[in-house]
Amino acid sequence: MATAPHLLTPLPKLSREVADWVESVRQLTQPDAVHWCEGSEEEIRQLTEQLVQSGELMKLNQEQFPGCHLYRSHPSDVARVEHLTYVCTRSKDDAGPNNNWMDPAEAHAKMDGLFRGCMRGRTLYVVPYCMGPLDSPYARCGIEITDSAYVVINMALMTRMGRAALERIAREGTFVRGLHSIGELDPERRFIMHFPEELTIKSYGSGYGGNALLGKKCHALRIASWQARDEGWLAEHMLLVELKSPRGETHYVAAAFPSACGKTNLAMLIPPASMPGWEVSTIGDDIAWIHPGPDGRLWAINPEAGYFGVVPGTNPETNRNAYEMIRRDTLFTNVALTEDGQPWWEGLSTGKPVIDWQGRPYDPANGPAAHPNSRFTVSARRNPRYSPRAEDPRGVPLSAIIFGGRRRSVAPLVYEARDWNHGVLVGASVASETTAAAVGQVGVVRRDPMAMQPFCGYNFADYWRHWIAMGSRLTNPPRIFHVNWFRRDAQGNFLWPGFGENLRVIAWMLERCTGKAGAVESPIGYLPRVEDLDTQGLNVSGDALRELLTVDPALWRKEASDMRAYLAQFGNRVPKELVAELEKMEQRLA
Ligand code: SAT
Ligand code: MN
Repeated sequence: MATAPHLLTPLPKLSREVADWVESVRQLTQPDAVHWCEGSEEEIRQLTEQLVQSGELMKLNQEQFPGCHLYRSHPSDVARVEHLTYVCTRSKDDAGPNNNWMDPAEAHAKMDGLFRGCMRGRTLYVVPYCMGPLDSPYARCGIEITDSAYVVINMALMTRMGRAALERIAREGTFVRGLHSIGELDPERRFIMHFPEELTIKSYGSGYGGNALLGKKCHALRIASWQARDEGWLAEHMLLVELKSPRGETHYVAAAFPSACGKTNLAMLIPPASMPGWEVSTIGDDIAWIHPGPDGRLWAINPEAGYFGVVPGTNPETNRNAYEMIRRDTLFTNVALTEDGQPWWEGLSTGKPVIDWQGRPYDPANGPAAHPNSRFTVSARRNPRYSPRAEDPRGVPLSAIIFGGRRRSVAPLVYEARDWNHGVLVGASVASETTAAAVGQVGVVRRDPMAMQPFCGYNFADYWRHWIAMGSRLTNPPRIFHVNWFRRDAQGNFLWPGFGENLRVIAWMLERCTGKAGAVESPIGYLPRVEDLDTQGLNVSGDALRELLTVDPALWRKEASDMRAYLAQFGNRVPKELVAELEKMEQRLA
């Protein structure tokens, strides 16, 4: 087997299983060469250079953006493809109505047909990675085999990739197998298949993040959620943020929002000038693995080591930390270019686009200059507010869990669940307007329980049962809240400024956790009164604040009946505790 020439020291003794699997994939896919990734800086530098030579990557203006590159994906390959994403379990009911399902034998046959000979003329990269700190008992490893060097470079930024992960795999003897090929990039020959019972992923025909960086949504959410159910923990689509109050208390909060609803901005929040003394640091921006601790609290790690964030809208006013973070050593995908080779995107007030995301001369008639789902990939270590606790093998203890959606109406700015089981209903009821992160119509409201609709690797009914069971094991559970930063007035204007000002809402939550803040009871849970929020220096009218904190019982009765209809598709598999919570809410609304 050919190995890369720059591997100077021998790789750790491979476990038989790894060696056999790689060899069987090599025989199936017929690559010209096999490259075992060791994860060194020199290796990534060489791969990057190679892609610049071949024209797949473009060096950006190195004076303004040192170490930054641009990648343009195929225009038909710019987002996740949920209609082509499958969970292949032996029993169809285990995948549930929330997933596309295919029989595992049929799916393997279909995928192996696509993979047969698909790497001829290409290099097969073996990418060992660890999700979570290498020394954490909560971390889990995988190996992705891919024929895309772009994927390798992304995986090096997004995970603990290379030799140390392979060593852990050899020690533990277990890993998630991911097989990926960009294939012909033909949307008709594109599938993302998950086999949770075999801890296996097969992805063909796309080079886009969520479809191709198999450590992320495929492993850390779809496969991990299944493992978590079996092992008694939670794998969630949540950011993790550290907040130090002016009183010197430190809290950790997890928050679930659908894709492209501002998770990265909340994870990197910059306190407004009128809230001195607050310090906010990032643990993670997309995924949390959460375990019950011996102290009866929930403890969370971020399985990732980098950010794959939405670029448009990032600027010094909305997120100064992110704006600074992506000025070095960042891989941009599908942004526009200025005359002097700097990246450009909608939401920047400086510079002008001359080349659009497809490499054409910029013409507003063709739509936005940067793709609305254009992304940055960057190591978390580049974040000026990266918390050292993100590397703690024990994780961080959670004070609160926040659920949120993008809703023009109905959901108030914030409310608090009455207890854990009510919080599970609140999470299960998340609904949001769709965004550009997935292929399909943008802006239609769909149910997205726990922001996991595209990512839960098993039947949602079983997942809610697992959530309820987790709560019964906690003597000190986090409080559960729901927020909506996106509520609008009758003219369609946003009522709430968002971004740094969201800290006012979180500050109220933390005061609730420590028993200091006031609230009023409503049929849907506890809401702050205007005077319970810190509004000093906030530029929002009293009328707007009152509207933001209004619960309209008629709208909520409609919401409850929508929820009832939504749950009905899961039949009597829905846990009775969840139905009971919905009934109690209906009674309070009657
Ligand atoms: O492409 S990803 O799935 O990683 C981004 C997202 O949709 O959250
Ligand atoms: Mn996400």
